[in-house]
Amino acid sequence: MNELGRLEDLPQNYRDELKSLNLVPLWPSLRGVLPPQVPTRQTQPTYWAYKTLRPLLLKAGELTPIEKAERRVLVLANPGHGLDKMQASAAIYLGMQLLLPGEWAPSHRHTPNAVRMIVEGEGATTTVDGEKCPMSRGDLILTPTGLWHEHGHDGTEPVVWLDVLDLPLVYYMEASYHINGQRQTVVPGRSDRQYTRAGVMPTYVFERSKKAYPMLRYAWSDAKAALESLAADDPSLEQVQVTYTNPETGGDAENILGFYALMLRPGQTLRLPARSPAQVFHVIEGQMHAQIVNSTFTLVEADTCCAPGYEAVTLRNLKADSPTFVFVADESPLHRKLGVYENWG
Ligand code: 1HN
Repeated sequence: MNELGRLEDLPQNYRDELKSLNLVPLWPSLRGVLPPQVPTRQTQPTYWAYKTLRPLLLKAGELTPIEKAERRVLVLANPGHGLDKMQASAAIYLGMQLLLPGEWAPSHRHTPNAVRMIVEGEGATTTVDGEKCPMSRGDLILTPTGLWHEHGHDGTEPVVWLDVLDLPLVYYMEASYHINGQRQTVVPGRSDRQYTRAGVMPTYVFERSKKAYPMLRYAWSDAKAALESLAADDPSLEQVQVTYTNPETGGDAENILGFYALMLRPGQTLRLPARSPAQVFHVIEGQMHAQIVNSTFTLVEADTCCAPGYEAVTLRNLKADSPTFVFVADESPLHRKLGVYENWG
């Protein structure tokens, strides 16, 4: 390939004049911003063990009262991006949040989209847009852009969940901000009871166009049953996976990140092709190996890892006699909308 001219090749007075006029020559940086064949990725394969993270999160519960934190979170940061950037990938933020019995995380809304995957504990609830959502292990609860949300806890044990946000992207767009609000008035009705089965939807509940996000809670018992049914229906199906969708549109549940539940059959090795979006894997039940580029991680329940885009990932169920269930988040909706989505097979 043609070697391009370097900055040092230019006379200093020319460089100084450009600089004083806020001008920059492209050619010394062209290969950097447009590398050959494959993008440069800061996102490194990274693994976070729940066993090591949990005591530190509980310690945060002792060290920092909820009033001093608003949200008591340890961020799962990818060292490739620099820990201070609080990014798991280019577009994905991950955090483990702790809420103790009796605590209240006050109502606010913001531009980034969030979801919560409940990791442990019973008795906490998230109220989103007036809908009070119970939080149990494996449940997925949406907090889409602009909707009021607050967390409460009437139980007796610590509750922990995984927050997944598109914060890095929205921040990069200079579009990230929040507004604090009053405690919400809970309105009757629960979306997980309105959308109980695919293909049958409430007819008169509301005008379709009035709610951009009609379903806010996806119970793990339902997602798991869907996976088991899918697996039983077609024993030859390789990728036993469901997508969390908006039941009114059939599209992705949120606009920027995609969310999925994956079932690895007993003993299964599943090769996921190299695709452009980065991905996150979080084990809900079971154990697996995740082979990502040159790293092989062993994930047990509640462990999390991430993979850069444009890399194949191989997942192997370490359970010979039972399935392993995995929550997956990726950047597919973003890549598809922007027209940069690729599947390299
Ligand atoms: C947020 O609003 C929550 O509401 C959790 O629980 C994590 C990380 C960055 C920005 C906003 C929450 C967050 C967040």
